[in-house]
Amino acid sequence: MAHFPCDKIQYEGPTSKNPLAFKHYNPEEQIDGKSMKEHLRFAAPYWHVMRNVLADPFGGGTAQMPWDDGSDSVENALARVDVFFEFLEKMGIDYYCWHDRDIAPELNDLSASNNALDQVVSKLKQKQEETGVKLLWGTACLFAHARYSQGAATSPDANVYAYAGAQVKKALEATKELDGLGYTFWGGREGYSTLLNTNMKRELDHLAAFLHMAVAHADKIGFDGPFYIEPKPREPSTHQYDSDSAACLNFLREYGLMDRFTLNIETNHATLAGHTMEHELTVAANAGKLGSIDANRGDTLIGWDTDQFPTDLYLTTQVMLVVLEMGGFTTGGLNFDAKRRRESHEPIDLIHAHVGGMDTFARGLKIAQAIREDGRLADFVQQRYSSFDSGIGAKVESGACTFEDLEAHALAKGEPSLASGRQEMLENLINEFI
Ligand code: XLS
Ligand code: NI
Ligand code: NI
Repeated sequence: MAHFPCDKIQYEGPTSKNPLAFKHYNPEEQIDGKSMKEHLRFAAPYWHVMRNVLADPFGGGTAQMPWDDGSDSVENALARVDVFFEFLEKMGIDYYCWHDRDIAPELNDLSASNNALDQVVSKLKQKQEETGVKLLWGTACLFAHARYSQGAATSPDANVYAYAGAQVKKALEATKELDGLGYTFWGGREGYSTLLNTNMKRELDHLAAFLHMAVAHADKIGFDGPFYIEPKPREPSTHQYDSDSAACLNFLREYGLMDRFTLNIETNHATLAGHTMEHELTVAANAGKLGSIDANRGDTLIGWDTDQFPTDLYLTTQVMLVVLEMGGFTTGGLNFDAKRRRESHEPIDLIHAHVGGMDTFARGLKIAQAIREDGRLADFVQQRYSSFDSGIGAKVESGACTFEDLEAHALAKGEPSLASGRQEMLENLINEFI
């Protein structure tokens, strides 16, 4: 039985008026030697697609899920898998992501929960084999249950810490079983509400020890994919330790975790941190640590993580400029960590939402590629720094320069005459392509 009242979404080109067709995302179209599909590596999150009832802080769920009986049974969890794969097939999405507790219920005790997870994982494995869909990353939900209200790997309670470790161990094994390409840590409760009751240093030491144990276990079971840290400054915690790309990189360096960890950057988290998405991506990419992307957007009028579908061409262009510049994804991809608005409660709205997100990224990709081929933007930036290509600037970059050299140069050259940054000209240039 079909749960989404539509056929597989097809590419119909920019003149199509069919809302259930791609106007720009043409999976096999070649862009600079790679298909759009390979460039974009779209993934769907199990939690938003299958489990988000569309509640908000002021009201309950509105989403129609006629396939879901609302129970915590394993049968219900197994039934959702078929619906999810119908969705992926109709969208032509090749990757997905999950939290352990999205795919299988948390039951009365850990071994019962583990057993439920095993049953769902074996069904997911079979569906992956049938369809060729791949797991982009798995993760453990260490934020929903009341035991994690004061943190998981940063809990003040060692028993909670142990429970979290057991949960990650199992989620990692499930990720390995499904040939997952990566494993994500998003520390929703890994932070604090007040420093009055918090020993930040001990919590961070514990978090680092936890991540080292994850690496050791991955090595033991032969999981060789990267671990991603997903920065977010707050919500649900008041202060989250993984606040932005720079803070995460510093943490990973400080605790000797740089080898196996890379970053998963989410748009709405960047803006909550007071940064643009391109800032966060650039900080990560400069460190060689832009692993994957949670592709959504926020709302300028609402101050929380609204997880909206990306519909802004400026945003997707900027994202794809950074992705193309770093040579594309390796293990990562574009995971739509996005949900429908509460008003869009019908199953077909899930399809509309993803059609829009995929088309917006396809256009971003084409625009970014055109900007790169044109070359004027890159030329401008290169020219802007050209005084570092020779003479005193080159000496600075070589590391051989001293303050005496700089002083001698400044005395000889006199007052510098500075060139314009030409921001407005460059903004106009970008608009030529959009
Ligand atoms: C929440 C996060 C979460 C992670 C996975 O804000 O974005 O969905 O991606 O735990
Ligand atoms: Ni996310
Ligand atoms: Ni988020």
